[in-house]
Amino acid sequence: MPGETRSRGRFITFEGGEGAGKSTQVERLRSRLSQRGIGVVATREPGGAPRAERIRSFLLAGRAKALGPAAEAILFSAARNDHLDTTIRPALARGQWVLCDRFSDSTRAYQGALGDLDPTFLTRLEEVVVGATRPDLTLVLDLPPELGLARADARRQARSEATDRFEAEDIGFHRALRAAFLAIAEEEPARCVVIDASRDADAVAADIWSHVEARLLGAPVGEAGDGA
Ligand code: T5A
Repeated sequence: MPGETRSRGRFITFEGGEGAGKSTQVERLRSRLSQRGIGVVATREPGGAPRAERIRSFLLAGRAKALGPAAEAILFSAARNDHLDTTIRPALARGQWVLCDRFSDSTRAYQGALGDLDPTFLTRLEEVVVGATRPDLTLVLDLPPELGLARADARRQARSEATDRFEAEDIGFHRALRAAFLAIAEEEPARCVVIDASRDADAVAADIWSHVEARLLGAPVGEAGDGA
C-alpha cells in the first residue's frame, strides 16, 4: 500500500550446547506467538535457506573438518550470509518475528572452543556477515553437557541416526562450549538471558515466555530494535 510504513519484526535466537532443547523451545514459542496473532518465521542454522542447507550438509558430515576451525567458521558464515539475505532480513522487513535455532553465538562458541582462533578474526567475520541484523533477544539454554548429550543420544538412537561432526567431540570440548556461551551471556546482558534448560520442557517454555513478554511484548511492536 503506498505510504505504508511497516515495523520491523523481532529477532530471537536460541543458543546452547547439544540437546539443550532449542528446537523444542523454538516450536513452543512459535506456537504461543502465533496464538497472539504475531506472524512468525521459525528457522535454523546452519541452514534455513536452500543454499545454506547445502552448506549445512557439508559441514555436519564433517567434510570441512580437515580444513580447520578457521575454514569451518568461514563456511558457517557463508551459510549465515545466505540465510540472512534469503530468509531472515526479508521476514523482519515484512514485520514478522524470526525465531532462529542457533546463530552467530554458535560460531563464537563452537569454532572458538575448537581451535586457537584469534577472537578478532571471529568478531570481524561476524561484523561483516551479520552487520546491523543483530538479535533483539538471545536465549542461552544452559545445562550440564552430559545431560544434553544424553538427550541427543537417546533421540539419535530412536531415529537410528549417526553422530554428527560436533556431537562426536570429547566431553572437554562440550564443557568449554558451555563456558563460552555463559561468557557471551555475561558480556551482553542487554541481549542475552540464560535459561536453566535442565528442567522439563513446560518449565523451560514458561520461563522463556516470561522473558519474551517482559523484554519484547511490553512495548508496541516496531518501537524497539534497530533496522534489519
Ligand atoms: N554449529 C552451528 C557450529 O559449530 N557453528 C555454528 O556457527 C553453527 C550455527 C548443528 C551443529 O552445528 C554446530 C552446532 C551443532 O553441533 P544441529 O543438528 O542443528 O547441528 O544440532 P543442535 O542445534 O545441537 O540440535 P539438537 O537437535 O541436537 O539439540 P536441540 O535443538 O537443542 O534439542 P531438541 O529440542 O532437538 O531436543 C533434543 C532431545 O531432547 C528432548 C527432545 O524431545 C529431543 O528428543 N528434550 C527434552 N527432554 C527432557 N527435558 C527437556 N526440557 C527437553 N527438551 C527437549
